Amino acid sequence: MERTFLMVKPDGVSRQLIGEIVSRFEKKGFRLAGAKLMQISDELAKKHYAEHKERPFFNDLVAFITSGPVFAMVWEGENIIATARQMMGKTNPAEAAPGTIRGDYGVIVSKNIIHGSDSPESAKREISLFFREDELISYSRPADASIY
Ligand code: YYY
Ligand code: MG
Repeated sequence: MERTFLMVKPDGVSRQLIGEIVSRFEKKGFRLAGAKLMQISDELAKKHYAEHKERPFFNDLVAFITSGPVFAMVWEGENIIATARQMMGKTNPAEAAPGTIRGDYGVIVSKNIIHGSDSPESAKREISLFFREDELISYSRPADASIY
């Protein structure tokens, strides 16, 4: 089963959206494999966003993601990496469709509520940056028989 890394960013935590966001993925039929509220260090933030280190917004991005607690999660399900990106909506909430998380709750690009891995390679990399293998649980639910 495919896994992805999702994270409610400090704005989403502050906006009291953890439950709403967890609920969307849960109702969709995806299964939570691990989760924790955490304060990201400067070092972890720079590793997580390493692909953006030459971009003009990099320092602000690192400052923002370390500005308060985040809710880090690993979710699993068929085709979850691409589907979760669709459920999040476009990076800029101004362009994100209504019905998506960013479209419904965000206004500006630098405060766009949620992070989600964009490919199998980044999912693998990000999951291992944020979680130890023994923090992730494989299990099945009775509902899975009705989802698959
Ligand atoms: O993967 P995703 O979060 O949708 O977008 P990325 O292009 O990876 O950018 C990461 C992060 O950087 C984005 O969620 C907000 C922030 N950002 C920004 O502040 N200003 C931009 N012009 C582009 C991205
Ligand atoms: Mg990205």
